[in-house]
Amino acid sequence: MAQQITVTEHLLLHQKQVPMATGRFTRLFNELILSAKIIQREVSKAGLVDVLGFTGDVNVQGEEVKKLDEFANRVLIHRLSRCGALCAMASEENADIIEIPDGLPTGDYFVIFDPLDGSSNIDANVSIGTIFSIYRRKSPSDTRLLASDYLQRGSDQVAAGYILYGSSCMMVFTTGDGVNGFTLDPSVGEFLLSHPNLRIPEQGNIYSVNEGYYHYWDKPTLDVLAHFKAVGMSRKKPCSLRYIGSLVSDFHRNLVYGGIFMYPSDNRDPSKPGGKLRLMCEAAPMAFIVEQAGGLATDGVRRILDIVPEHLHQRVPLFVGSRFDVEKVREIYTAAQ
Ligand code: AHM
Ligand code: MG
Repeated sequence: MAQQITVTEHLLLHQKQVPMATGRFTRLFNELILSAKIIQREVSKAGLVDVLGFTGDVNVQGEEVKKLDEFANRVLIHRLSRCGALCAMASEENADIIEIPDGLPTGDYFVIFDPLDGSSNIDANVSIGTIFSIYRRKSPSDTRLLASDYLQRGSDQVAAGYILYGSSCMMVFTTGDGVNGFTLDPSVGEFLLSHPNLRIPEQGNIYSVNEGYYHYWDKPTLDVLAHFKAVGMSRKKPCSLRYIGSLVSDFHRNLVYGGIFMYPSDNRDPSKPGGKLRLMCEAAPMAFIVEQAGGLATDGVRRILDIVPEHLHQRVPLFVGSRFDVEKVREIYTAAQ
C-alpha cells in the first residue's frame, strides 16, 4: 500500500520546504479540494439526470436546477471567494474578471479555472475535468488590480492542476516542484497520494488529435500528422491514435503512458485563428504540469509558458506531451516558417 498521505498533509509538508507557500495558499488549495469533492458528487450522479430531474427543472426550493458546468462554476466561485487568499478570479464560463465580494477577506493570489472541461461528454458518461491555474499579483495588495496582475505568462504560475472525474476521481497538480497525483478514496472522503513525482515518458506511442478536421489544416500541420502515422521514424511502428475529446482525460492518459495531445489552429472559423483551446485556463496550466513532469508544450513555435496573454480568453494552438514528440512538432513548424 502506498503511503497514505492526504493532499492536505502533502501541502503542509511542502509548505515547510517552500518559503513562498503561506497559510493562505493552503486555504486556497483547501477550497479547491472541497470544490472538487462537491463537483465529483454531482458528476457521479450525471446519469440520473432524467431519473432525479436535474437541468431545467425547478427544485423543491423553487430554484431552477443548473446544468453541471454551471453548477461547477458556481461551486468554485462561491468557495474560492471565501478563502481569503484571492485578489480576484476568472473562469472559462465568465467573460470578465470575477471580483471578491465586498466584506470578504482578500489576498494576493489570482486563480483562473475551467470549471468542467469537456462537459459536452457528460451525457455519454465520459471522463471530464476541472482545470486551475494560480498566479500571484505583481502590484502591491493595497492598490487597484491591474490587467498585468492577471495577464501573466504561464511561467509565472505559482501552481496549476486538474481534477479528473473518471473511473476514479484524481487531483493532479504542481507547485513548481514536480507533479503529484492524488486519488479520492470515497470511503474516507480524502484525496490520497497515489502518483508521487509523476514523470512523462520522453517519447510516447500515442497521438491525440481531432483528425476529423484534417481538411481544415495547413501543410505543416499535415506534416506533423504524417510524422506520427509514419512507420520507422524513431519508432518501430506508427503511433496509436487516442482521442477522447476531453482535454483533461486525453492529457492525463498521455502523461501516464507517454504521447502527445494536439489541438492545432485550423481554417474552420476565421474569428478563431488560434484554434479552440484557451491559453490561460487550458494550455498554460497543462504546459506547467507537463514541463514539471519532464515534457514540453508549444504552440508550434513558441513555448506555451513564454506567451504573455493579451486577454483572459485568448486561444492558442496546443501541442503538449512527451519531450521528443513535442520537439519534433516544433521542428516541423519552425522549418516551415
Ligand atoms: P470546452 O471547454 O467547451 O469543454 O471545450 C474544450 C474541449 C476539450 O476538453 C477538448 O480537448 C476539446 O474541447 C475537444 O474539441 P473538439 O470537439 O473540437 O475535438
Ligand atoms: Mg474548456
